[in-house]
Amino acid sequence: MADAQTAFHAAEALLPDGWAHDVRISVADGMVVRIETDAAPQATDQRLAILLPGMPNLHSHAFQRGMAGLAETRGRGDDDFWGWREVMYRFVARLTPDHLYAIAALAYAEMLEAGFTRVGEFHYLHHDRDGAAFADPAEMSAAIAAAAGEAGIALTHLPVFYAHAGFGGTAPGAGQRRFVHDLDGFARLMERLRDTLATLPDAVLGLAPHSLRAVTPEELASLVPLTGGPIHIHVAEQVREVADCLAWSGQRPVEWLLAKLPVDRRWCFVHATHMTPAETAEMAARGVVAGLCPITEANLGDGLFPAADFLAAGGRWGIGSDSNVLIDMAEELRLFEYGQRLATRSRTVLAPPGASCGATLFAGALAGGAQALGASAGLAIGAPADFVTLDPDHPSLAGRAGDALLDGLIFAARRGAVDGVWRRGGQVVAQGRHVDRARNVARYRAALAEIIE
Ligand code: NGQ
Ligand code: ZN
Repeated sequence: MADAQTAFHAAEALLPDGWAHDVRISVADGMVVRIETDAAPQATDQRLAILLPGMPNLHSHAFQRGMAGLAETRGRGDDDFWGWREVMYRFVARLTPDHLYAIAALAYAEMLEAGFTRVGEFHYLHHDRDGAAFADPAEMSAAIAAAAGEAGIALTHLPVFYAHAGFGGTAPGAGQRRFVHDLDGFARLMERLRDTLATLPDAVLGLAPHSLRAVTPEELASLVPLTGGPIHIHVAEQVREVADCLAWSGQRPVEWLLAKLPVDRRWCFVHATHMTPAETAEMAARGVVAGLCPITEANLGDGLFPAADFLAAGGRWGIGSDSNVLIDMAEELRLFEYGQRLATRSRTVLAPPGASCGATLFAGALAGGAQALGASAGLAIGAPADFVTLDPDHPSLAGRAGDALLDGLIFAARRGAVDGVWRRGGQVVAQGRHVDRARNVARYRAALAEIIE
């Protein structure tokens, strides 16, 4: 990590109120203590070219990085989300805490390489391979926290409550046994996590009911008071889930949540793909963050989020890498916009008139992602010194300045233009590579060799 006192000088930097030139950022104990603009560099400053705030990644299942690309063979019949889930359940059945640590450390290093500096880990792999509880209920969470700490990414930990296979409280299946708690066991996990996360800088603890499929209304009501932090839930990702929810309750999933619970700005609805205009407007009005994961949603064939309506209603949103089949912050934003272009046969759909599409996407995901992860957005005094530099020599950035740099990053370069990443003022990525990449890859390869025999 950084020296106690250090300063950076960037030729161009994206600050909370826009682009600024000759920006000096002073950092003490990992936190920003001073920001000056139009400032001359001092002799000891670390000189940077183009500086952006680090982006929050609001939804990850880190272990799924280990099965990236392993579910792309077509079976005999139709292939869909539920078939992918069977492959995922087979993969998850084999993982030990050490495997989880190795996979998560690589995934988190790759997130940093992509420009993400905080991850919301939606963590449901709690128990041993036979479903038995570990002696430490937070054993698997501790592997996640250790991986985040080692890679250097900030962690918002979202332990998942999971109890049922489907609507109406049906019993969980064998493939789900590692996920399952009763409410008392989950409360003990929450209690234990306060210790597990105590030494991890900037850690935030929230919680996550997995989905309306996996929790009953009574369980949901008991979970909400267990945290003052963020609450995330998967919702309305697949049309079958909407149909099952209608059959169970007479309401659609988003409609049900908004009607039955005190849903507010602390909540993040992950996916929220299938909504009516009324649900979309109400979700936006309540300040709920839409947790969008465009790469995974495309990979799993989920459908398209009603983005134009949601944004027009002032809805908050952020991006997540979810299944981690491909980790690329700029690509998440690019695909979010391109899905809307393909559906509406038009261009620059998500930008207001006259605005850069890339800058609009970046600002939206930064603000909404920070809200969803209980963190501050952007470079500000009192916030951790978490930032990203772009390679000024990347061809896609040539001749660009200001917002055009973000258009170049998102639409023309993606992670290839991310050069350096700093967390709490310490450099964790240099020339596009995590500083411990070789060790992470070696450990990951060894873990995969054990898992996939
Ligand atoms: C998950 N992933 O929890 O990893 C889910 C699949 C489920 C996504 N929904 C399992 N993308 O939803 O039951
Ligand atoms: Zn998910």
